[in-house]
Amino acid sequence: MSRRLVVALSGGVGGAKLALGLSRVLPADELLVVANTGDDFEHLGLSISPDIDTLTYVLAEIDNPATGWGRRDETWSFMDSIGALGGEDWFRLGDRDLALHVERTRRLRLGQTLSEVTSDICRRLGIGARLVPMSDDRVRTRVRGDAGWIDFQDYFVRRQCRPVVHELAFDGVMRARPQDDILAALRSGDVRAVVICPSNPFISIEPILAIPGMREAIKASGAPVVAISPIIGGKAVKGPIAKMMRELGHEASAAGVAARYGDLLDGYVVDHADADRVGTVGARVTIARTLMTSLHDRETLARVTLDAADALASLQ
Ligand code: FO1
Repeated sequence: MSRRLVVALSGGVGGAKLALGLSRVLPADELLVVANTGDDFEHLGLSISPDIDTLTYVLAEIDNPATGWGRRDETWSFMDSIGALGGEDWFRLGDRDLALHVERTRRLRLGQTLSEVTSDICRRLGIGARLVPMSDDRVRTRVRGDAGWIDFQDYFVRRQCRPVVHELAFDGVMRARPQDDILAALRSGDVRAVVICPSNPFISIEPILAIPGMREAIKASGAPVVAISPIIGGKAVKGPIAKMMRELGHEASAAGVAARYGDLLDGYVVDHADADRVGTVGARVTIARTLMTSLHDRETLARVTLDAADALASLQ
């Protein structure tokens, strides 16, 4: 019986593009998307899960294509008013987007898990693939800059990634348990591939892998693990990856990212621009166009990734 299920690990914007590609080339019941929740925070009294939000909007195809986060066709009356009242308006919450945060916060306060809330919202938005948080336990990415420790969104949005990053920490991760569906899938013997989407390895993928038992469960799944480089031609497609890698003392390159994942990787998909710079990568390298600007790019890269995984599985 051939293995069917694809488990994709993803953060926000970049990873979500590939998650959409996978959701369009796979039957709904063959994709489980695992969202990073280290970026989560409480803001304006609301529980906000940015990467779950971005993956939800992207998979529902109601995302804002210009920013990659938030919803399309948005209005900003709430933000204008909160600013006029002297409230915090640095983290932009559109009027439609706001409803998701208010409703999620209400349900969490009723004692629902983040998984339950996410699953019901995805159902209501017509998303077929499963989207789950990496854990239902609280994990918070913190950044140590020159002025000490700050919350992730403070670093990423409020300070626009300007602080020099000396250290990252994932508060609570050692007490966190992998979300139930993830462990059940990885232990099912039915996983065709574990895909590490092209998100920031440090802030979007590492928190997922740092959860006790997660790496081991991925390795024990028997499925090939294939990552897509989030760096093209030595530069990040979006966000602070390259700057952060340099500040943390890593080589800001496709090979540097692969080194970060270490022996977890069986396959690695890199762009043509990096084809001659991945000689040191231990995993089996596939060269492809990894810049995703169109829907077709997303689907094509998803197929390339699955073909790479299937090729690895046939070697095992
Ligand atoms: N990113 C920004 O750069 N500026 C924002 O104002 C902003 C608001 C926002 C609201 C809801 C949401 O779900 C995400 C939002 N993001 C914003 C993106 C978010 O900070 C990042 O995408 C992730 O945390 C990093 O992957």
